[in-house]
Amino acid sequence: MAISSSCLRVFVAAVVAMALTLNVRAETGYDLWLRYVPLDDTPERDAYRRSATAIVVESRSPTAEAIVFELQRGLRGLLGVDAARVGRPSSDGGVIVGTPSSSPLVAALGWTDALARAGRDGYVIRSANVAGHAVTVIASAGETGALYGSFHFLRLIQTRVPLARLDIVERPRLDRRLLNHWDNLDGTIERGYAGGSLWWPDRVDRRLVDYARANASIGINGSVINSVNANPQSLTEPLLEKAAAIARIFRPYGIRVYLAANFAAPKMLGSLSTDDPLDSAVARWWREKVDDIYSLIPDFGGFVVKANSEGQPGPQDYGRTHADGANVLADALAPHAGIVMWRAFVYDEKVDPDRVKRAYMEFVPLDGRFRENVFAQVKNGPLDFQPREPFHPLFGAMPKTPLMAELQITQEYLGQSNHLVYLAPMWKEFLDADTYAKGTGSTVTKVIDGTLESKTRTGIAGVANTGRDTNWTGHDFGQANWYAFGRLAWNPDLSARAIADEWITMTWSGAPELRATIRSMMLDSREAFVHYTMPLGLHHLIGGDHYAPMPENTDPRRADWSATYYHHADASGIGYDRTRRGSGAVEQYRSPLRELWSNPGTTPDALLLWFHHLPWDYGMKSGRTLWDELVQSYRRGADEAKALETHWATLHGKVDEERYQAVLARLHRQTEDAAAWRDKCVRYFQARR
Ligand code: GCW
Repeated sequence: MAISSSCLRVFVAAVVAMALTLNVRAETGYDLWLRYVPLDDTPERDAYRRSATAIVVESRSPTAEAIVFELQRGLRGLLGVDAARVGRPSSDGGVIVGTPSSSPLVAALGWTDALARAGRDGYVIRSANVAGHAVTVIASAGETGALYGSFHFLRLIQTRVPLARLDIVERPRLDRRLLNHWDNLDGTIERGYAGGSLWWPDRVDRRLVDYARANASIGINGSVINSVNANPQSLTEPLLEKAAAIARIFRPYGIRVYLAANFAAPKMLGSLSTDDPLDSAVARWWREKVDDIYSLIPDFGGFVVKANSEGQPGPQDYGRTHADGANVLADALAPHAGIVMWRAFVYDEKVDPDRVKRAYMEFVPLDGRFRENVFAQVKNGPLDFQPREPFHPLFGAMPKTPLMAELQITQEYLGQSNHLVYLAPMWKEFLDADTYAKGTGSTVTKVIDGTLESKTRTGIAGVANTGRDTNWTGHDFGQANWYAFGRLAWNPDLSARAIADEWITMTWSGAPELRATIRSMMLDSREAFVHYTMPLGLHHLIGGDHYAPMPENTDPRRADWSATYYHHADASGIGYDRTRRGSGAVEQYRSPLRELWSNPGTTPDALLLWFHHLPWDYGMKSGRTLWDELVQSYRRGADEAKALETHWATLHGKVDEERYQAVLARLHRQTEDAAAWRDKCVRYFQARR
């Protein structure tokens, strides 16, 4: 059969393209960053194989079994080797994992100083010589640390770090690294966009092991398993049994179970006549309840409480303070070493006309009044998880109280599971922010890691974005936010870029060009989202579902759920005046921030309309008018969203088709949504000015 050369070229190109596509295996996203796909057949892979010939784990505890399971699984997947578990290294290339108390081999190394430096959750990974053989030792003072070290060891291979001459000492900067699940007992998830709850109402299945593996791989060590809008039923016997079953699955992975408690539980469950925290019957009820919980869950972590906030009951119902409320629970938990995380997400309209001022005004006077096992749990910003907020002024303003930062991994106000928004840059902006509480350099990180005020209790919580969707997070890039939260909870100094690189390499591929494309998409995505939803610090221009643009929104229930309350757009200008002439919120920040942010000329453009109400023709640093700058930001954001889609399209055939198409469809939606934000907001403000 005669076939023209151009036909032949097309045919060959098609075959090559098909082969390339087939070469990338079908994936569902279920395996997250623990994909363990085979490394290419290179000398590098041979070197890894020589460094992973056998596994020595002397302990037989459930955590030790998890370590062996994970290492064998990882090494089989990545290197195609079956590393046998042996009692002692008998050749080069063994991997020894353990603690001095459960492993005589580790104890004999005498690494006392390094292990003390690493602590029980930290670890040491070193190349060493044991019984005349070159080995890698993963050692920790605690079993969970040994597990974390094992995941780190696998990550070295996943991210192609050579295993020669290793000398790694890691210690987590924050002690409590928690996920908060806003899961309701009926299986729905408040602000969850990736399917129903992983455990409520009736599941305790294998999938929870994979949830625990994923969390342990990034150092997360606690899960609050029910929503802060807590159903009091979560403290009843059958549900505590269920919590105990979940805790049994999590325990080998170093994850403790915590519960959200409803402050009215004594009345609702115990038929007491009051929930007054100073009432002795109430205190006894909580003590007995907590004792019951510990008899079922001996390592129970404690309670998070949302009180006197958005209709939830609390101590103020009885004329008591937040400290009184927290302390009654803290006293019940203290004998078991449990903690209370008392949320500072309160915004009682009676306190101040400006919503963002209220929590500070209520909580600062309580500093020093909480028991020592109480954390105040504070959202990153003073409003509510907006795409950009200044840091919450409570950071640095409660020197006597440990503060647990609350971040939101689920993208409630950030495109939910439809938009690609990598959150690490936003979290870094928060963590690196200088509070000036004790002079320059008093960053939020130093407030929460205890170094600023010599605190020993430290922690961070992230509102989870997981659900029953096969890929856990709905959007495949939602996984990056779960991953980044864990990595920053471990080490807030890591860069958003470094975390992205790890995640991309493990989740997609280590090919440098692909990594560069995805990295730049991720790193640009948060600012793009800000450009099309909240230019120049405008905030809360959103509908009640917290998804779509709704600058005209006036919520009949509460002024501070309305968009108009925040933007104040009219013929005179736009923005919320929070200077001394306005609400005075800027005074809650320390010098020099309060001076800088009082003056529009020295306020960063990104927060301009957060702090100021300005005329439409106000002259921006760019030389444009405020109005032109706004329009330009909306346009730019919409273009940037479109660019994400275009960049992704260049990766067709370079990643598996399933995930490629799933991401593409969402990016397309993002492009359309961003254009809708631009069009609706520009039209709306045009008519107001
Ligand atoms: O972000 C808001 C959400 C509520 C949430 C509340 C909170 C759990 O819109 O859904 O309730 O914050 O953090 O308590």
